[in-house]
Amino acid sequence: MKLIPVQWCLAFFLSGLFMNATAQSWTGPPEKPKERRELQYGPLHPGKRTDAAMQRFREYGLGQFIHWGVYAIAGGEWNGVKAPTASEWIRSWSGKTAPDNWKATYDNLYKQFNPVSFDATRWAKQAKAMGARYVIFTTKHHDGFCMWPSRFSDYTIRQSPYQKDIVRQIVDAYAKEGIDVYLYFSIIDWHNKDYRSASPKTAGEKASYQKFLDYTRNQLFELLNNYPQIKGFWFDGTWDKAWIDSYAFTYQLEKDLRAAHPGLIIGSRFRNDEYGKRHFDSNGDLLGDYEQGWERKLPAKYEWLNGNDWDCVMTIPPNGWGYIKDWSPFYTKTSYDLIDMLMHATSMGGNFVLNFGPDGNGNMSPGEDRLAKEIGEWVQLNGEAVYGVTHAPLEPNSYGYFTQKGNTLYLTVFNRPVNNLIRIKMPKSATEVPTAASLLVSGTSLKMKFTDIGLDLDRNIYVDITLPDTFVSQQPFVIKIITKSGKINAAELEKAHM
Ligand code: H79
Repeated sequence: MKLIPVQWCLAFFLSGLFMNATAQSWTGPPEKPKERRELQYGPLHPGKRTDAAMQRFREYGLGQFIHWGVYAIAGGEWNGVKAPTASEWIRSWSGKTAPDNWKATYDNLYKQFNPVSFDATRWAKQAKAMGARYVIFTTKHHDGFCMWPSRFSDYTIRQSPYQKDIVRQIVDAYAKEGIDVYLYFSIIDWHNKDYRSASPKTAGEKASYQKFLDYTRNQLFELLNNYPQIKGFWFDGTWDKAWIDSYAFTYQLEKDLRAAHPGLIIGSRFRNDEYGKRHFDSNGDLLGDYEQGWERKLPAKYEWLNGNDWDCVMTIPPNGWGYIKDWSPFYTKTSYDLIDMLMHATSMGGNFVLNFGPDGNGNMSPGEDRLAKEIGEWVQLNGEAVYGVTHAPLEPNSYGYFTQKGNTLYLTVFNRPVNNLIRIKMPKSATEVPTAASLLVSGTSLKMKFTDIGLDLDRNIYVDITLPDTFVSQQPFVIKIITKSGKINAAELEKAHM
């Protein structure tokens, strides 16, 4: 069965090309240009931020993303249109069985948006129990529908039967649970007639696009004014040529947003420099406060990150952010998969943000409820290894992931060796030396000794930690290792009890 019209296949193909062309510069080994270019529209602040708001961002560990809008009514399938993936894009999917007026049908769906079961407090409590320290909520996705009663649009929650401000309820409920709120905002807007993706050429087009830019600016200030508790924006849809060309406007806008809201956090996806370089400017320097390119992907190597802050946003199905009423055709990630990704991210100094796509009535799906509960149970026991941790400067190993907090190392074990002996490699010249190991979950102390295998020219020493045969775990578990400053010397090596 043919699901996508030809132009979509072409769009898919072109977008693939586009992604390949740009992917290398921001989701792979960093490429630093040989010589520096003078930039007028580069980063607003040089180097990493050191303020309290940014420090708080670094310590989140786990976050929740919520994609909610009128696409939730469709749930990936509506009136003969089926989104094979990315259900929040259903307006753009069509196919043989689609009605002729499909886009108009979609554009009228908001007249049925009445999520009577929506209870922001219930969601916030669920997020809290899962262990989320921040939430990113979709105020406006590409379709242009505003989940708050924007003065600048006639396509908002106010015009739906529900009427009440959803963004306000989310902000208040999550803030009450102590969860920081970030607002997702897409620059793409299929509802606004002044929106365009291609560069405006004629004077008329330019005037129209300027109106669109002003509308975007007004909405962003409106959000800041309405919801002063928010900690940041998570921007999307900023790859259009028209937006890329507007670097002088977006530079000033970023400056003004930050001035209006001290501490505001904005990722690398908001704007580009005057040469059209996105995420990283023409000198390879990060634009914005953290690297925002890790959408449904994770870095293979810590070195790729160049020491930058970053987040990973992840879906439960392969690629679907909005509600999908039938998960059965897809592989949906298990809590084991997701905890693995969480620890992968935190071990490389990033935050892991798990997406939820509630339905049109305001309910999370049963699958999401289950995953939230399972992740929460795990994080409840092992949170010490997740929150407020940094990358540990040790060689990666196949057992799992290291995280670090001061003089404590955490090794979250996913692959338990058959001999129950965890062997950690560290340079003989290390200046932080392990002194004790225990199981985080029970506090049980573990036998630990240094082993010099005696391989020729080996500059490493091995810290051998023995797991008791009696310790059984169905879940990944954490070994906590206390270190102290000092050197490993021959005398210490002989103390087997070390
Ligand atoms: O909000 C989520 C996505 O809807 C949004 N970003 C995340 C956080 C996003 N918009 N565009 N993209 C991601 C990348 C573009 C994907 C596309 Fe396609 C490939 C557009 C057309 C082909 C996937 C497949 C979406 C529609 C069909």
